[in-house]
Amino acid sequence: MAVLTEEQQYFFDAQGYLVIPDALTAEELAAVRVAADAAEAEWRENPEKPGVRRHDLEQVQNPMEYDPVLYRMLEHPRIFPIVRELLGEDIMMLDHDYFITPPHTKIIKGWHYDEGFPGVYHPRSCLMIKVFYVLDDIPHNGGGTVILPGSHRFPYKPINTEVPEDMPASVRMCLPAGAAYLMAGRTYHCVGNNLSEIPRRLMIYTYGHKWMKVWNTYEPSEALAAQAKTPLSRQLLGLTDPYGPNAPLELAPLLEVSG
Ligand SMILES: O=C(O)CCC(=O)C(=O)O
Repeated sequence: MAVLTEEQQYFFDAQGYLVIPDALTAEELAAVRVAADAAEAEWRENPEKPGVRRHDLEQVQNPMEYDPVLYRMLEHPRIFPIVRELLGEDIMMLDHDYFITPPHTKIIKGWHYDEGFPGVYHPRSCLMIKVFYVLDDIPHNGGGTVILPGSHRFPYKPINTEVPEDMPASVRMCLPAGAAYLMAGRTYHCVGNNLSEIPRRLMIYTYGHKWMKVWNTYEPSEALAAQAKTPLSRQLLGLTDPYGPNAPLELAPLLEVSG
């Protein structure tokens, strides 16, 4: 049975992105925030932990390695089936990051595509989908991703405006905490200027196909691989035959069911 409505399917196909309001329940959001805070603290404490430490971007790389909740988000029971339906049953994780844009951050000429494989006619292909989970309310001037709708179908590279929000016909992902948005890897986008007083925090999971390669340095550790118990979990971490059968959809709740 289809999990996407026709409206969602056509919106994603036409626009190259899709917003899912209330993706996380209040309980899930609280648990993800606790896990994100702990991961961030550990990452700040130890400069050897992988990531980016720049004035305009703090990137905690591989957040799934820090906490089982951040790992289980990869198979979020309501969002993952949507991504799988859009991308295909041969779905696999490519990378995952926790992105923080500090307050008062200006981004200059940051527009880009994530997917640029030569030899692929991108306007007809969907090789990647990114899922962004919003951890705190993002105000209008708070650095929400700016997206150029429909640009995944463009056979050319659009201009790169000096100010992200100046892109003609663009939309800002200024969304409430607990929302998620999906974006095709070929959709042109940019981190927004965060002119607000609060950091903008996103948990990002990127999915591709299992015959692709998990991005370098995002390969799961042995400890993470040991947590992958089902065929689907193993497929998602790139631990199965890339050309073998696809794993069936078999998901657990994000949080332990109590009582
Ligand atoms: O942080 C954002 O808003 C966008 C992140 C981004 O550009 C990317 O993941 O490629």
